[in-house]
Amino acid sequence: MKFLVFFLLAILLFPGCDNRRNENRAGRNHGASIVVFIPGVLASAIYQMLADGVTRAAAEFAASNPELAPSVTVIEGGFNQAGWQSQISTLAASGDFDLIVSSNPSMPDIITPVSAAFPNQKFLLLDAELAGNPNVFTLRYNQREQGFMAGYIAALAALEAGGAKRIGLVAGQEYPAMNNIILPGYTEGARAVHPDFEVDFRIVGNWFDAARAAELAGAMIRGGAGVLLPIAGGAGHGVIQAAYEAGAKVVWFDTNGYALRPGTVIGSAILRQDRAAFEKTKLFLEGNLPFGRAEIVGTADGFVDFIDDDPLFIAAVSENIRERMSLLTARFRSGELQLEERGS
Ligand code: RBF
Repeated sequence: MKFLVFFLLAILLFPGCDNRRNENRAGRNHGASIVVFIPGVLASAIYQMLADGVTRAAAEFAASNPELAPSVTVIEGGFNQAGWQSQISTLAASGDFDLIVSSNPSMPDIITPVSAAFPNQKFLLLDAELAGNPNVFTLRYNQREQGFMAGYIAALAALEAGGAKRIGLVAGQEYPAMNNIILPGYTEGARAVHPDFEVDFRIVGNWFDAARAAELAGAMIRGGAGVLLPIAGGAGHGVIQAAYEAGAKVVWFDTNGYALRPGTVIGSAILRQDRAAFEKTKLFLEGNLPFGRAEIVGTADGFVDFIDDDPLFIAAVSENIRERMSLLTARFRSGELQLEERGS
């Protein structure tokens, strides 16, 4: 009997402890409530993929559990990074959400004090790493592999064009995963094609200023970099425009970018963030997300890849480049070639 009383009390005191069957303030049974906090705007493909994956998982769960249909709210946090912590704090303080979902490598530091202040709040963070917090699950991608594939195609195309052994990377801002993983991976990929390759690395200073990114790209192209990789959110479109006007080429990152400017975009090194968001949200809804863990996934796991079967890719590059890329991607996909990825 004592156990039963405790059990009932536990349900009353910790209504959020069972994801599948919560009581809301009106005392009505309902499904889990999830908020997706976008640290930026949905115009960045990596964040649109996040929202899409969570929404699809909720819809699929609702289809087989109609009485427990989850609710998903998507909030754009905007570009003022100094405001993100208080926005997330407000979401946690509301007690309205069983799960806060977000994505980018700055999130672990941002949510750690929020998690300490609201110890019942659960978090799912993608493109981030934090192990050992029992309320937080993180998943990070092997971006050394993603950067390597981008650098390899960039160098192949630059070499074929016959210009300087120089390629470019235009980043929205500097952060540890960029400086310690993506840029080194990109450089390493280029030097696997030819050891003399140099990378011109420039910073926009934000994730939206396409005009500034186009200016930087123009200067880089004039400096001899014939192939550029923008990792700059919406600002990346300025790099495509500048490259198109100058007859230079672009490698895209995170999503399939060939259709953005056919013939100018010659590579797409992608993340399957939509799939990661879908799978991890589904695990949460089923009560099986292993909070406390930090997962790392790479090309062999199917979460990092290079798109080599798009007709626009096939039309944009020579047969020699296609063959060398398919040899490289086959080795990454099978796991024969794996680049070790350490914490950033
Ligand atoms: N990537 C974007 O595409 N858009 C963004 O608005 C954006 N904001 C970021 C803010 C911070 C503080 C950090 C650390 C990274 C951001 N990223 C953004 C980069 C993103 O996490 C990822 O590294 C790149 O998309 C490459 O996969």
